[in-house]
Amino acid sequence: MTTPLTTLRSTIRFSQTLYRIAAAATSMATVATKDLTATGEFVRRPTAFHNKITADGSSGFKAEANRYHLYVCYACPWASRTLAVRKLKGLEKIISFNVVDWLLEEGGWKFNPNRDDATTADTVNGSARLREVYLKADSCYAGAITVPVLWDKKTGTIV
Ligand SMILES: N[C@@H](CCC(=O)N[C@@H](CS)C(=O)NCC(=O)O)C(=O)O
Repeated sequence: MTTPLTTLRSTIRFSQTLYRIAAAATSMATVATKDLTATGEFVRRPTAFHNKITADGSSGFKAEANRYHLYVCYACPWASRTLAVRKLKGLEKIISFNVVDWLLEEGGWKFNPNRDDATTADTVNGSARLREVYLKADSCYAGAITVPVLWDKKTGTIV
């Protein structure tokens, strides 16, 4: 039966949903505008960590089972691409991963296992925010905090 109370509850739920959508859109817009030139062109910032995993380990990162861990966000196409490759290459039992909160707010990506069924804690480094993972890799790091991140559990750094 529809009572004034149930109507009020569903109105509140609807408003909360609208608020979340607006907040997500605003945060993504903030991110996007940071990377625009005066003429509106999107310029991708250079990555700070861009090493390679090699079979013989000559890069410093040897291909080893259970050595690497991915940090992703399902809202990020670049991060989703790494998950697609992980699956297509049959690496699901070899490379673990965590999922940050899809809502990007002030302070950057955060781990929020209570957001929904897909988001997780940081099960490797126990961080509250992805920023902490970058600072573990380089305590002086001052660049962008982006996903995806491939973490090397053996040397404690970002690949
Ligand atoms: N360097 C990364 C960039 C990926 C990237 O820009 N990710 C976005 C989400 S789709 C991000 O983490 N943005 C956070 C921010 O700019 O603060 C790559 O090329 O894989």
